[in-house]
Amino acid sequence: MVGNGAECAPGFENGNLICHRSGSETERCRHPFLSLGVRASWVLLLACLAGLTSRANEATPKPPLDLSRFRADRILIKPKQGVSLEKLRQLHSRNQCAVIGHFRALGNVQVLRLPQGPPARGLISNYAASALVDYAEPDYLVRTASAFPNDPRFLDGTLWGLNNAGQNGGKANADIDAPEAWGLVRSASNIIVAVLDTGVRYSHEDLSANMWGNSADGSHGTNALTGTTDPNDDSGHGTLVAGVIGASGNNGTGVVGAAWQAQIMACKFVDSLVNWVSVLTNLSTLDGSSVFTNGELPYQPSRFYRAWLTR
Ligand SMILES: [Ca+2]
Ligand SMILES: [Ca+2]
Repeated sequence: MVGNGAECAPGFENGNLICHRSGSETERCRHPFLSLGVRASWVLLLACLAGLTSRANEATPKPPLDLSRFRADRILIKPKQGVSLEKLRQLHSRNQCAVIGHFRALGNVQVLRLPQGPPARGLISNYAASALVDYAEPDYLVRTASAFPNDPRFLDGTLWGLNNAGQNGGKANADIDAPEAWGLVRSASNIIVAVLDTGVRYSHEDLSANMWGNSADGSHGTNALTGTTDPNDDSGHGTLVAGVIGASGNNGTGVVGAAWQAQIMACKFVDSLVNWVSVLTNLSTLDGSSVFTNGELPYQPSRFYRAWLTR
């Protein structure tokens, strides 16, 4: 009945939505919001593709319709080209539907508000059977690929570099699109990130869960200044850097890092009263002589520092 070139059966069949009466299979799955630039969810696309596949193979069991995936109070219809608008209005009246919007660039697709009572699926069947529309379909819910953690300093807009809505007079979207990235991946728990800095306050409420642990002694890194495995931070800079990288995300506390989970290894090679001789000497002991991670510039111009960088 469907997918054989003949007119398809309208409405729902075996629990599946079959609401398009003409056109190719592609037309059956066209969704106006996609053309409007709104990112429909992969779930929706996959569901659509799955529908095509099932139509091509009638032997494939059809999944039940998920009623949670579209709005129950409105549907979309696309009037046939040249259709009598008066007949369409009469149909709306019989179905107690009201036109609440148009997408004229998409063939004058109409957004219909449904009356309370009849479920959307019945009205979709009515419209599809009317011969007045190319298709009638639900207003599918769209799931954006974004994730928003509940950490207070993210929610109040302090961390504008992660997501900037223009709060506090800032420039909207001048950020790194962190929520969009988190919609794809948010954990780096399998990655050890060495922070070569002033150490890390590994007991910090937003870092303790994300510190790397030495299986031999339980330490969280190394301290080139003291020759020990206690890299606690006496400055704060390394702790800040560690937080930017991997402060615990979505734990309802403090801030959130680029990664919600990570393994941060604190490698302390400077302290709060450091000079460049000791910096470079101790950095070399960390076997990081070719790496300088935090990009800090000296307080005063230093020919010695410049020479080290360009050696
Ligand atoms: Ca953004
Ligand atoms: Ca947090």
